[in-house]
Amino acid sequence: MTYIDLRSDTVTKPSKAMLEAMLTAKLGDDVFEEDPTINELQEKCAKLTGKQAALFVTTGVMGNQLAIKCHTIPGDEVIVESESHILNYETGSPAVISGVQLLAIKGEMGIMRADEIKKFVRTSEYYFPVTRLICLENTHNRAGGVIQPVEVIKDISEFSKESALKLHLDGARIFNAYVETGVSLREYADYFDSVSFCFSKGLGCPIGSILCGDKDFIEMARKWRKILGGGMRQSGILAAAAIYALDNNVERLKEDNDNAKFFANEISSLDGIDVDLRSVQTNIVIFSSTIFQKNVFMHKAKEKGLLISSGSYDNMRVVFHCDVSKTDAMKAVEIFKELIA
Ligand code: TLP
Repeated sequence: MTYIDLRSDTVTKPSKAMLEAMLTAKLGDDVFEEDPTINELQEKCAKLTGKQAALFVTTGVMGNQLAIKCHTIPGDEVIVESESHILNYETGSPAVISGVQLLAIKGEMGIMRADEIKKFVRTSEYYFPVTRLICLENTHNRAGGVIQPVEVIKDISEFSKESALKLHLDGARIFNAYVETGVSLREYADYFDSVSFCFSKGLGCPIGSILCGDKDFIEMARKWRKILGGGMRQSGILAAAAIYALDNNVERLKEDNDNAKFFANEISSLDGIDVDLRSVQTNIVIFSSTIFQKNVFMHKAKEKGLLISSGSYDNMRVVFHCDVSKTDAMKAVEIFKELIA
């Protein structure tokens, strides 16, 4: 059976044109910093974010964890949103790799505000941990692809500067926000000390993320990437895919956002499906079934050729990406109708 795979935008396969770019990439040894295609990608991303430097990393998790490692010292506290990827899906690595603890603040649909964050920043009593870093996620995965409003980011950025806190952006899907808001990566990045984003999601690459920040920060991240076993050799073959994606696949993300909105609107009218349309702002739709338990629902969908993933709590999740078309989105709606009929 061929499936419509809506489990994640991580499941995309490189297109023929992307593979072509990979095949013809100029390569060298990146541990010697001699891979011309990696160097080109890093320079391109530094420019796109307005940061001094950038580092190609294996995954989004590695980008976030290197940022935490390089902004903190053991015993520090890092403020994250309670549904953030860093807290929920990164295997406890801030504790393992950086020896820091996370302080989770519940946002509204994933959005924390400066006034709320202020209340949680520690005072200087010796027995408190030191609040060192705040991490935001844009778009917010578990909130359903919610976009962090730029004015909210601005307030948090101003507050973090005043308070000498570092601010990191997990921008795994930042371009899904950009195609919706018109706010450029450069503008988003300006509010942060460091930014990571993924090539291996909606941009359609097989592997890879990037971490951007100032020169000293990236030099330290390079060292820690090596310690973690992430120093790759002829990785220009992957950077070529990323360069191709940045040049060709960014604007296309609007189709994924539109397909998600179409799908969410259609299923919102079905009895037995709960979906909060306010959260459907980009390519992710979180929903629940009031008729079937989620494992049953997912199993029945699979039998009909539709793969969906388990979200948090009672929720399920579908994610639209470059390997599913509007026709697939329409078929998925039909499958939902059959399921709850
Ligand atoms: N998210 C994956 C799963 O881990 C949940 C997905 O299918 O959505 N930040 C955010 C906001 C993410 O959504 C993800 C991946 C990452 C970081 C990590 O990226 P990878 O998987 O490349 O380590």
